[in-house]
Amino acid sequence: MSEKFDGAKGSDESGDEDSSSNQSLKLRLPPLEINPNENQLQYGYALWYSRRSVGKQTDRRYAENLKLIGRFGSVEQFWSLYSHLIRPSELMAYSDFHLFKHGIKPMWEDSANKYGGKWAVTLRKGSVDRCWENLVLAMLGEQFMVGEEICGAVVSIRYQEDKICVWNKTSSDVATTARIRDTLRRILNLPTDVLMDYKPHNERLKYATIKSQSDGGVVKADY
Ligand code: MGP
Repeated sequence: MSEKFDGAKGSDESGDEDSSSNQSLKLRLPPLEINPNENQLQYGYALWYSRRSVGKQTDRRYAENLKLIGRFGSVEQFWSLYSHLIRPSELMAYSDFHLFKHGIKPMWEDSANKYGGKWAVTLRKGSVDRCWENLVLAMLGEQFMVGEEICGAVVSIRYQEDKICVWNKTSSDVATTARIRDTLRRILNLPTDVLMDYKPHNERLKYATIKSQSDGGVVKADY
């Protein structure tokens, strides 16, 4: 498998209007192969892992820390990957799993993410495995019912608490973000007092672009 990021522009193969930006990366994944007797999912997905050193993460290092673990396009392929994976709670602190639709990089800079945002739920230690599994199954089973809006999901293991996020395409679409919030609350079975926080990516993205330009840097990562 020759999965690869390179220092080109956006992820969609047709190109991206931010061609001058050296921030975003091009994702080249070969098409997923699905056996005709498998149950095809509505979308293919790629699972990524990242781990950062405490306090050492920068916007430019973020891409370098992302490692592609596997890809799947059918229920069978999902279970054969998932059943070999360790549970999120067994990961070391500052590790993340990122499960994104095939072709979308788990980065603000991706053309599918750059106008989007994420819902974040902070979890007390002890519930992350159940919540992550419920979220993954709901996403694969299209339970959010928001068309193409879902980009992916992230589980983040931290020292004191854990975090689960759902990324969507259009942060300005209030009806969609509300529906994602309500679905997330339901599938995670969250008590009503658990706070959920929505953040558009654009503020972070603007900062990352300015910073990268002032550093004169190009984000690059090979897998
Ligand atoms: P984070 O892992 O999303 O953690 O980002 P968060 O929620 O900010 O806080 P924490 O309490 O979990 O640490 C941590 C850092 O990684 C950010 O401050 C950025 O420097 C970098 N980073 C994260 N993301 C999702 C991106 C991204 O999409 N693009 C770039 N360039 N940097 C990112």
